[in-house]
Amino acid sequence: MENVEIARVLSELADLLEIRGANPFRVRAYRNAVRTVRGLTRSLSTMVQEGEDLTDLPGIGKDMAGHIQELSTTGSLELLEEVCREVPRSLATLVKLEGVGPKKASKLWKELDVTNLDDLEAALQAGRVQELEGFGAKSAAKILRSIREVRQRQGRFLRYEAEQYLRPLLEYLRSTSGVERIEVAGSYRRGKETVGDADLLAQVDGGEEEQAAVIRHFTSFPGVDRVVMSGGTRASIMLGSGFGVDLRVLPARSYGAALHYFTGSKEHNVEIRKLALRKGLRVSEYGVFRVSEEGREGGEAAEGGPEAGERLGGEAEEEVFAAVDLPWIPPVLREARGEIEAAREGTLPRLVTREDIRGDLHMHSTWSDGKNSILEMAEACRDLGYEYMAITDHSEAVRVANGLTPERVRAQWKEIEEVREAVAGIHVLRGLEVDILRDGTLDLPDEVLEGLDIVLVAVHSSMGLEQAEMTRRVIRAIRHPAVDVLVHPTGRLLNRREPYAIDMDAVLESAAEAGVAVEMNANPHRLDLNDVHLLRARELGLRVSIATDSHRPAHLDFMEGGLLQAQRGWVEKERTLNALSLESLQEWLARPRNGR
Ligand code: DGT
Ligand code: CA
Ligand code: CA
Repeated sequence: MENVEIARVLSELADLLEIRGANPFRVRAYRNAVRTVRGLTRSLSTMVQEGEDLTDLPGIGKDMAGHIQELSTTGSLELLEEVCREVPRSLATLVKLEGVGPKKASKLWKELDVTNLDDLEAALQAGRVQELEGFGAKSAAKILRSIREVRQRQGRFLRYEAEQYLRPLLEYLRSTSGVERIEVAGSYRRGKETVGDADLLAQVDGGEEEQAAVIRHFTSFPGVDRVVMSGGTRASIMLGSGFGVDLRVLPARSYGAALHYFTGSKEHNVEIRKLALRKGLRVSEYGVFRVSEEGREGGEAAEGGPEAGERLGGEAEEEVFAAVDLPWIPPVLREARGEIEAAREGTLPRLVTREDIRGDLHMHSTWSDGKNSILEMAEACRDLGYEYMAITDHSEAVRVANGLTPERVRAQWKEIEEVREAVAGIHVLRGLEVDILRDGTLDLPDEVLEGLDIVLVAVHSSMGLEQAEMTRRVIRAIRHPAVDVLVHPTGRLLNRREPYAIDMDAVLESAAEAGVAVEMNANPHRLDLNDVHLLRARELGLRVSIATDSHRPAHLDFMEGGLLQAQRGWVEKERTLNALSLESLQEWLARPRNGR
């Protein structure tokens, strides 16, 4: 069992225990353990296998170590099953709603017999929730909105979670005899921020028997919760996390065609197929074929079956594109958003890659809500080979994050100076993530802002403003002459919080006018800006900072996922702020602007 799954089970258990009315200290112990597990970079299952003492980890006592061991060896937890005999397990899903915590969930259950989303929605609509103590009309409306949001995204997983669920499965399949090649196609390969299910393709050379053996092996993967369907050449399983995985086995001769077909998107495939038909060709998951006269009459699949006609290709994905006179198009671009025209005209973007990245311009330290010192963050960035980095702690107004007063900002500069001397080979920029106050002014006096090398601005409060007011607020902040980057511009948290009501078109246009860059925040829960906004930023010629917003060294690795999202938004090296050399970055930071 992967760490994410262990964390998920322990977190669910904490919710259920709290709903049952367990001792708060006990509940807190579970939540602390969840935090530790989420922050670990090593696999707990491996640690258990190697007989390591888990109680050495912060927040993990003897009982918790026992639970983790039980989970990683058996995949289940006796205590959870015991609790579920008393508390309906579906109550844990209510806790995920905005405006419902364990205490409220418990009340809904005990007083209204509500145990799941459907019950709750019905009770809200009947006006029964509003009458309960502690729930008003306003909170009822909020809960109802949250239920709708959950419904909309139901079943979609963050790509980052999907990656962790898939890792052990892919390892298992790679070591399966008969499997020559295995790839994940679908939205996962296109780098989408959320993934509905994973579409795996295995190349199996050999006959039906070999294929069936691979399918059997797949459906007996230890992490399988349920086999949804299983046939001769394909099967679908559901993992314990609720994540669905399809597998298809196919021969080498059609592997490339299938990879193209199942990578999608559907809209991209439709365009490619149309181009093919105009040339008298048929492109399908089986290959590229010349359409015979009978084939034309019989529509797409000729009477002789899907492989009828002269086979022109299918082994490599390139052959599908070559058949319609196009170069290979990277999967991240296959959304029917102009990539086919660009490929035809030879104007596909040269997408930014990890090798282009010279630094990370958004991270926190223990001065605000980060977990590590400036020195530790600097060493970690140096170890990644970066040329520069910016320490960007919060400003005063963000009290929950221990934001910095002007005095503490100046004190921090002394420490940055020391770190600059202590850590060779990397330049540490003096930055700050300055809060945009409700009226659009900035949370630090100009004298302090002037002493910073880089100024990030972001909204952290009053997120419920009307669209017009929120837009004015952010634009006012952008126009401040000290500002360099607008970070996590829409404030969304994937699967948790919708973007603020804000006119992003107007905001991006103002950023272009003011010469301010925008951030592609690489935190897997944010990925903010999204691909559509990034495409708009491209039209406006905006610079993009791909930054991790790290709160500990392990988060610096979010850069990879951030790059995928940036690529989906057609971001090239040339417009990437943190692909500039230190010298060019400093020139850009010193650019002329309003009143400065
Ligand atoms: P997801 O799973 O919702 O995140 O999105 P996808 O893109 O992975 O979609 P999925 O799993 O339904 O199908 C995988 C790919 O298979 C899809 O991107 C394109 C291809 N595909 C599936 N159904 C059709 C279809 O009816 N027509 C065409 N042209 N392609 C299809
Ligand atoms: Ca899929
Ligand atoms: Ca699928």
